[in-house]
Amino acid sequence: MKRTIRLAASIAGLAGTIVLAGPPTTIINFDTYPDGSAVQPTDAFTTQYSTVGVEFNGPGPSGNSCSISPPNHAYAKRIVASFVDPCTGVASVTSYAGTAQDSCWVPGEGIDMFAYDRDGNQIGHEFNAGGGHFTAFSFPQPVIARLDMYCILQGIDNLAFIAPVPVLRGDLNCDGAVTSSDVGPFVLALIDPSGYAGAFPSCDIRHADMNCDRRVDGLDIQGYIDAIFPP
Ligand SMILES: [Ca+2]
Ligand SMILES: [Ca+2]
Repeated sequence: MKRTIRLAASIAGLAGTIVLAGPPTTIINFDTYPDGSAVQPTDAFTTQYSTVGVEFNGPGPSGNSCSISPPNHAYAKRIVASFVDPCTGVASVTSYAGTAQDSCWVPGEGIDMFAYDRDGNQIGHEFNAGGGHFTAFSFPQPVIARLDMYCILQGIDNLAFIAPVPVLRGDLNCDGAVTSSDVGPFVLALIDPSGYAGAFPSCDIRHADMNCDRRVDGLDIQGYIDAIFPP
């Protein structure tokens, strides 16, 4: 019994160390989707992980015994991971993101990794080399909008990141605040989406998705009223 208690204490201590290192990270294993369904061999990764904060440019799963988390890793010549607000899918940023590669490795292989900010400026570059090696970009502020990862005979697996910054839902004029001046734009978004797009070309209409169901419709009205007039 004492041995069991000591082991539990050791695990708790380890977990404590991980938590102290920063906010919890989300890990994409390319085997299971957030809704619990299994990745299929013919799938292409696009928006399946959007609800946890990342979208991809269509790489496929590759069944491989070398995967860090089998059965799959993701493989394509170029894999782009774009970070989004988990509620609405609006583009967002994170402060920490990285990936492991599969465990079978010879010199020359690896993942050539580039981090970009919202404006498309490169803000980091690392060559991830070594079987199973994990490489991440970390910044004091959330500035990473996307990762471009070039697979050089290696797949990516266990992509890890801190949840992207939530967007300000209800800010339909994109001035950085939710005020009565957003009422008109919100109504326009509901009744005339194309008119809204024309009037606010730099805003994303999905800021009106108050209930996080990935739709902008009448079901968002109550949440909007609560945002403008907090109870
Ligand atoms: Ca506003
Ligand atoms: Ca909605």
